[in-house]
Amino acid sequence: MDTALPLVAVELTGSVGVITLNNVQKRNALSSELIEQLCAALEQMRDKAARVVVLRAPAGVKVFSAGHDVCELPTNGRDPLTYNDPLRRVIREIEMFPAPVIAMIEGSVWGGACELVMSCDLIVAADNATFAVTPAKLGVPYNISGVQNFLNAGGRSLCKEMLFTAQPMPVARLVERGLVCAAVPCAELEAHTQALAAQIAMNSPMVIALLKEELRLLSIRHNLGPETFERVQAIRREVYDSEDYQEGIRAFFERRLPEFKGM
Ligand code: YXS
Repeated sequence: MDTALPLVAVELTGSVGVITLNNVQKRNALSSELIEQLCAALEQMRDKAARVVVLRAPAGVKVFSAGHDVCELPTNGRDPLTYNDPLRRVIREIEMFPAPVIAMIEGSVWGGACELVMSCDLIVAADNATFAVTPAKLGVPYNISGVQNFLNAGGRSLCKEMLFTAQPMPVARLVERGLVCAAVPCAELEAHTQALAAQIAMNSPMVIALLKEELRLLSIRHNLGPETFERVQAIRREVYDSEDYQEGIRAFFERRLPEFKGM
């Protein structure tokens, strides 16, 4: 156990690394502290030339991650999801990591954790896993690169269904769309993931790093012009300046459903 990283566990067996999100008490909410430690763990894996990294939660969890730490969503008129938000940073870290990252999912995945998981190269899940993309439920103006990641991962119709309903979606639906490689019984999840990781680790790490970067660059579908980007930011500001945004966060802490008024 790396005492400098109390919220994540890191291990390397041969050339396969495993990073375990370990703040179960807070349902692995993606606090800046947990994300800092996740980034440090990725750095350790890079330094040790891991050829594959498995990202997981402890065996038997009901919740893989509850998403962005709601306590860290600003309510003072600041944009809640800027370029340097920890969640945005770790998603870029995973996308730029020079080896495949396999998300091994048990339990439910919420909000920004769905994007974190979808930023991984491969997803293997227990067959009872669920994924809920929740900006609309919390009143959060998700940022445009995040929406692009969802669109790239799931395609337009699944992306709209997940974003508009904000409801937990069974993993079988994501397997149908090729978003998740495989959904297996919980008892087989670890062996299935390790077998996949071992297959990848036997191949050329230089070619895989090249292929991963080529696929990342090819997935950047279009460059938004300055005026288009500014128009998106203006609409997003209207949302995070709204009473509905405050209501979404209040409702979370008061453990009740939000009453949005559209203003
Ligand atoms: O009361 P304590 O101190 O024990 O803390 C509780 C929860 O407050 C805490 N916790 C969280 N803290 C910060 N941010 C979170 N996202 C978060 N989720 C949970 O963890 C402790 C245990 O939670 P509890 O009692 O609710 O556990 P449970 O097993 O009954 O329920 C598990 C969940 C995941 C169903 C429940 O915690 C839940 O619904 N959490 C929120 C899921 C969610 O809506 N996440 C989206 C966050 S916002 C986000 O990711 C993006 C900004 S966006 O929304 O745009 O996608």
